Amino acid sequence: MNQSLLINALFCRNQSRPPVWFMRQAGRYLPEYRQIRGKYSFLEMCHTPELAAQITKLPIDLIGFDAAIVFSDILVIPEALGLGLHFEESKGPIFERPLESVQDIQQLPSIRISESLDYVAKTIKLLVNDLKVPLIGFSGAPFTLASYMIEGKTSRDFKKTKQWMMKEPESFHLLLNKLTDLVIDYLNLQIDAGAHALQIFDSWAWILNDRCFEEFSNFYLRKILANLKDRSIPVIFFCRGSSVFAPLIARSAPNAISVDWNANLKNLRKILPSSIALQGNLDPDLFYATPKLLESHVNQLLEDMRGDKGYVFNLGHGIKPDTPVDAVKAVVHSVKMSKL
Ligand code: 1CP
Repeated sequence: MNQSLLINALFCRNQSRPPVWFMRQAGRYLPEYRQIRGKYSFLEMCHTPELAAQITKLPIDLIGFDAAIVFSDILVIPEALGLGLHFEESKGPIFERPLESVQDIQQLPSIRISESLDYVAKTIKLLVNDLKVPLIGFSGAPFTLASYMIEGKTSRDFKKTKQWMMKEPESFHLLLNKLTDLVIDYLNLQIDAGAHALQIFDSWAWILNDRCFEEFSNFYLRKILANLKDRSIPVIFFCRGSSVFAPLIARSAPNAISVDWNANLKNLRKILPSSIALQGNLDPDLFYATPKLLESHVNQLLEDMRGDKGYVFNLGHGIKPDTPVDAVKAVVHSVKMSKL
């Protein structure tokens, strides 16, 4: 896998066309996914290695992406901490026991990731023997995990999280430190199981100002990177807001930054070190555009990044559940037909 398009691009040594994969590529937009989902709950699908492995492979076989991402969720760490997770049809994730006080943080159980999340290691082991493309393992970043644990659900304004952070930064850091230790163990577990690359999702970091991003997100990214057992496994960092925070993130030196759709990648490339790969950043709402308009945006992105040895074609955020499959196939085809 060391010579695959993805790994070459993440190490900025790709001499071929860019690799392509999409965040949330195994989700509801695929009828084959919905069929399996009709029989099991989302968490049953994550917890059962055979099922999770089967779902991970769906988009590879059906669409032909150049990389697979383990079928799981960032919220499996808070779930393992006993916060009581379930998913509601229209509302998304809900925690029955969100964190409300510093005592709640102090009373979080000490868990062993190798036991609690053993099912993820099993899924990865099943997949690496089988897949013809590299497998990406992942984790939520401490800040985004903390915000779900405090809000108890998806939030519009993250009021509780930001107020906690501003009023009691010490206890907020206590939580982030606990989560950072778990994230490190979790990513190391995935390295041991055979993941070929890793992605860290700090999806909600866009709510932070510049200085708070440094203190509550970037600081912990550095701590995570410093404690991974094998830095020959490349690490991608994604957050919404990465187009603004990219110069700060670059100082932490992940192998790649996954960029939201707001930025012009060509311009961003000019201000970042050539040793850092860029992933992104097609607006996922373009899948609703006419085929002609979609194609024109895809071609422009490919043109802008042509010849860049460290470019991975992806979306600016996850693919949406009602995305037309044919549009996804068309984009993947265009990337695969593109020239150096
Ligand atoms: O009901 C269903 O069928 C479940 C839908 C679903 C899926 C397919 C959820 C619930 N999670 C996932 C899979 C998932 N989540 C993957 C797997 C691999 C793939 O890409 O195919 C990954 C990498 C994630 C990561 C994830 N989960 C993030 C980070 C990425 C992002 O989109 O910012 C976040 C924030 C979550 C939380 C989550 N999981 C699911 C939902 C509906 C949500 C909430 C999103 C929100 O708060 O808006």
